[in-house]
Amino acid sequence: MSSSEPSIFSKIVTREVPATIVAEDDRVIAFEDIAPAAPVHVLVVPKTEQYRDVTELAAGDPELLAHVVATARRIADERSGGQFRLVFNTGEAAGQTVFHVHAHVLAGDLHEGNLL
Ligand code: DGP
Repeated sequence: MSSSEPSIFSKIVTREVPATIVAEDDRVIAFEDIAPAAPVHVLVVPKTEQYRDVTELAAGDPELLAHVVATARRIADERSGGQFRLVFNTGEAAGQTVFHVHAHVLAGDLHEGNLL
């Protein structure tokens, strides 16, 4: 992100904003979405906010993108038998509201109504 104000997700990383954190390491944090669209709805977020969306992350640090996907897989293994939908909203018109790249991990009783 280019703005000087840290993103809402950076404030979760620093514990300025509370969240239900389900996984964390030196590169990523994962927490429950504030407005769940499925029985399991976790956001996996790189701690760096230098990438606005998944296309920037893929170009700039593909290894970190792979780590986001592996983290999503681990969460789904623990919570939904390893089956999940992974969504990266990319761009305002596509529904992206937070411009600090994040993956939505959705699982458990998915149906059309749970499409983001
Ligand atoms: P997107 O529309 O793809 O940019 O998704 C942003 C998601 O972030 C949305 O599903 C709601 C979630 N979200 C926004 N603010 C907060 C917050 O303060 N805490 C948590 N846990 N989730 C948030």
